[in-house]
Amino acid sequence: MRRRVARALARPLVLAAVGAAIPLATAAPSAADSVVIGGFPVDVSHSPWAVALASRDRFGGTRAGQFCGGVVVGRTAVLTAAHCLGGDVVGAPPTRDLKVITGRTDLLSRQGKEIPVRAVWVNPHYDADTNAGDFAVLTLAEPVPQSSVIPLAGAGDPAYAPGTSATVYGWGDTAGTGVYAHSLHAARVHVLPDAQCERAYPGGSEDGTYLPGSMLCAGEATGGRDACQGDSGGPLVARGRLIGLVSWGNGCGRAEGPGVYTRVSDIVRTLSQVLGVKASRGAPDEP
Ligand code: 4AZ
Repeated sequence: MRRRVARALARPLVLAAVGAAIPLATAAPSAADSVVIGGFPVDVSHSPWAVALASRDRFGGTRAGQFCGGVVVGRTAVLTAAHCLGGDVVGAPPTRDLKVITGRTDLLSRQGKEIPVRAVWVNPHYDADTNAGDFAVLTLAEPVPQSSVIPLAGAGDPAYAPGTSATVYGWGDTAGTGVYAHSLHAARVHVLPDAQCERAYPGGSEDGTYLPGSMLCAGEATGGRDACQGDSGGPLVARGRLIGLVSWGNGCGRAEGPGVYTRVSDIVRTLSQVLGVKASRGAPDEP
């Protein structure tokens, strides 16, 4: 049985997929757009790099099968969290029904495109105990426009400085109680000092271990605004550049449980190698 919060995103959805009686979007449909963890609805045209990961086979069709977020970093490349692609979430081998939904603000609409995933690469160094290395790359079966690609913030970018204002995007839980949004939300948070997450998540804590080299701490010192279950893999953006991927935390919006993100500067090199493989050999491992 999983105990860490980062995996909890998958738990209710996976249970729902295998038929347990857990109504998700139907629990409080009208609350989804009004009760948010400090967020606000946004139109995806303003953040075209924000995409939804979906599988109707695994998660049902209510919200187009959305179960995680992702972010477009190349015309056929989407970054997401490694824990979104665990066998317990998407099956092993991953379901052939895996889709990336682009250009769709409201999951209940038919706006935008559902693009099949042609290949899945999961960071082989992802550590499910600490949650380090929580990233994966999906190769799209067809390209999206270059205007949908977000630039990455490299090491030394001032966007990583504590106090920087950042925005997190997703279709996840808006209340911390399993109320999944059907439209895209964003929340303004701040990059927090590493010390804040090191205090909250010391070595051996059961949520995970905060490792400043590969993780990024963000939220609000007083809590309130945060990412939550179902947002995993989605973007944290500062100064117009990608600085983090939603990864884990203790609960949602709690002052004592800041959000932990995969630090993008730490994955830039691996990413260019993975995309380089794609360029020279056609594609990373097929799903
Ligand atoms: C999750 O389970 C999750 N509050 C993602 C982000 C946060 C907590 C949990 C941060 O996917």
